[in-house]
Amino acid sequence: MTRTPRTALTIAGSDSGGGAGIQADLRTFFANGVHGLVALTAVTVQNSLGVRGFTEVPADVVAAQITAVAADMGVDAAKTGMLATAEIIRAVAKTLDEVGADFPLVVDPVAASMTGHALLREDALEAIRTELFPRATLITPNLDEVRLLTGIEVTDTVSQRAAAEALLRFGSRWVLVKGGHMTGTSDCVDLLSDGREVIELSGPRYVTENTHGGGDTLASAITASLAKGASVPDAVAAGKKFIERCVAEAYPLGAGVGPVSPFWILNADSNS
Ligand code: PXL
Repeated sequence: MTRTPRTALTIAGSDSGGGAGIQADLRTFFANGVHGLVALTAVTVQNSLGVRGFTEVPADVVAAQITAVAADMGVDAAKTGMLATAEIIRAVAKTLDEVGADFPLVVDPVAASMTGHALLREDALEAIRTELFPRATLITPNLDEVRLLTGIEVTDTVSQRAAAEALLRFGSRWVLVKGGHMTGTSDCVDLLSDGREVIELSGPRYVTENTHGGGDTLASAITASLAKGASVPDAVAAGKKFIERCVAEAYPLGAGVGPVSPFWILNADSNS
């Protein structure tokens, strides 16, 4: 008999290069056994060398996509990635309320591409902080986003803890401060906290040029686990294992930065 998989909704932008954005989210959802739903927020024009520009989807069309799938197909967990404008962010927040969102929500506060190209209009990070963080089960900032959001420069595990505390004051249930961009450590240490529990997740740091889509892949792997009913600490631990393998198997494509890769899942032992 056909079994219907759990569903995960990504509210994010398209990457024409196929390595980040909804493309990363959908392949990660598939690799983790959940059906992906999409509310597209923006169309970026980019390749491995960088983002040439983007056009946003009208906010009412973003909202209508969420309403359409939530009412009929059901959402077991959702994540946000590139949201482009404050207007879209406000529409997403309002629509999540309207559909009575009682599912876990992961907010990845995407501000810029790795090549430094802004993926948000100017006032929009503030809107993510005020409109979406209070509705979030988990937020997943990298260290650049931590600095933009709190002014804290994370250089070690002490400042990483201070950043987690500052970020939790914006109202999310959990925060994952990703240490991947921290220099001078041989391991990659991420800090997960809900203000009571503080969990350090340490993993190997792989040396590769090809890390495009890494943040999106981690956030969507976590979202897939939440859709399947995992607790936040278990979902984050599983997501970290998944992204480590994707980084280890990242491949060159184009003359610039290649994508992290979930292709290994095709050869993975189904019992592992
Ligand atoms: O990785 C952040 C990100 C998210 N969404 C889109 C992107 C990028 C980075 O380039 O293009 C659409």
